[in-house]
Amino acid sequence: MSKKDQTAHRPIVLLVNGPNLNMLGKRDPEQYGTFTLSDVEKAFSEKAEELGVEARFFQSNGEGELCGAIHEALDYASGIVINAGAYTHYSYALLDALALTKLPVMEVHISDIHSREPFRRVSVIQSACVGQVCGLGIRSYTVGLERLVRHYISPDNETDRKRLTLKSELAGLRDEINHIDAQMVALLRRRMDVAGRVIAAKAESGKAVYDPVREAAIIENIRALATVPYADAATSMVKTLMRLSRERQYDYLRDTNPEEFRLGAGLPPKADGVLSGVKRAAFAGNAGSFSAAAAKVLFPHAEQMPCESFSAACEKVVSGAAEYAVLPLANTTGGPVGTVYRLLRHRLHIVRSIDMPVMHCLAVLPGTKVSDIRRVVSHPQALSQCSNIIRENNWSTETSENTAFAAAAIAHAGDSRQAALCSAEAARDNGLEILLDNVCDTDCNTTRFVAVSRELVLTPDASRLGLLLQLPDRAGALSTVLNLFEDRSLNLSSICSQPVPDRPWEYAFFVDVDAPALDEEALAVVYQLSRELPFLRIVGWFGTTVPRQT
Ligand code: CA2
Repeated sequence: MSKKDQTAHRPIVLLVNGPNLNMLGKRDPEQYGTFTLSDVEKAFSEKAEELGVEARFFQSNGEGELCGAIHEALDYASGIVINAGAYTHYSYALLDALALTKLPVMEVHISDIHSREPFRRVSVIQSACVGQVCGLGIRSYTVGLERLVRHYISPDNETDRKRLTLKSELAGLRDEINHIDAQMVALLRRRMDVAGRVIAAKAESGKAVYDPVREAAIIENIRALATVPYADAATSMVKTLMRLSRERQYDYLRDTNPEEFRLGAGLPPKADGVLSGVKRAAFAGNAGSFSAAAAKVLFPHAEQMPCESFSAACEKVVSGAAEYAVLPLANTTGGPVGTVYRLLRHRLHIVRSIDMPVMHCLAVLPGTKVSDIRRVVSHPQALSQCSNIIRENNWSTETSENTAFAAAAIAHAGDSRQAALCSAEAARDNGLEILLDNVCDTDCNTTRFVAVSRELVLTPDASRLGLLLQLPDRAGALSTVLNLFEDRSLNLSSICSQPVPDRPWEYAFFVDVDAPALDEEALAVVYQLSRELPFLRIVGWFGTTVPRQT
């Protein structure tokens, strides 16, 4: 067909396939997929139709024949898409043939030649081509054709041109992005491979994975390369890359030395049945307190040891007088119980948790009316959980060590202007009358109680890892830590900051992670954090008890 004929028709694009591509789908499906050469040509035709061009095909295993077909294309084609197979990497004859046509040529490859053997990373025909698409499997051909047509061949037909312009703008940009992404993934793989080799060298010389001086130098370099306005974006990107590299390096250490890795986290082996033979359980308050109710559910056969305060209950555990203490850690309305978090900072470990629905009632001396009340007494948490009724009645408040003590105090004072916020049981035990039931601000008021012990105990049903972290004082320190959990698909079920005593405005973070006992991914994060943070403590790796519905 002459060039004259061509003007009356759609532009023609020649698809050239080089040596061995006639064997597609017949051998080596892991590398090149299961599609055949005719599948390629069919997909190419369909895309050509969509783009308003005509497709022609040529395949040969011979260098000379390929050159011949390319020369002939001079007479009819407006562009060439070529997968030159292995000739890509060394055929200067093909390079010359393509270059002499002066046609726009798009180089395509099924596999990602940049992440394969070094000899495949070189394309000697590249300089005769307007672009290269690789690593997208059969889509490399259609994406390559689309880029060629959109950027280098315009369809003759006016309707097609309009249709294309409408569809093409966004699609073309998206292709561009996909192409860039494919290149970035290839580079990422190379970077991660090199990071793997770096750790092997570091491990030999005993150097740490985390090297803040080197990271700062990399960031400085990247900022200089990226320049305004992309310096910040490039910094974020390279920080992510460095974090991923470190994760890969810690994985290497874990895989090469699993025993040290587990012990490095200071964890005992899993132990079954440790919670069933408990003899004594301490808690704050008396028999009617919510803590007592939680202790009863957690340790039904243990002797209950009521104590004056949370810290007194903890002392019982530290001294060995009780094996466990049961403490309220947080409430859905009142938030975290600061005192208990403080007690968990150094010595004790969480071995179990239970979420107990908590209903406070308003307890008074028998015969008292709501209008008589001037003041309510209770634990600060209970007062905050019932703040609505207190505010509405304009009552003053007084705090007590716990809700059961509040009930006892009201009974003892014999003053009908005072009321206690406490459990129904505490009201009954102290001879008080329940004036109002369930006076909480919400009807799903729940307190999380924890059982704590001197030792870290890992029961087989452990499902939550509790960590205490102190962060370095630098921008992004918290988000870096949170990303480590995300990178390993670990769900953070709670995070709570608590002030560090004696260090004004410094905070430590209590973090709960959903993870079964000794979960590999959770251990990997613990390992990494233990090496990168100024302070890390495993507060517990514990199971949860679900209270029976009454
Ligand atoms: O990834 C590509 O598309 C390649 O161009 C394919 C060539 C290879 O030499 C290039 O480096 C990359 C190889 C084509 C061989 O095709 C086969 C088909 C079926 C079974 C085995 C090989």
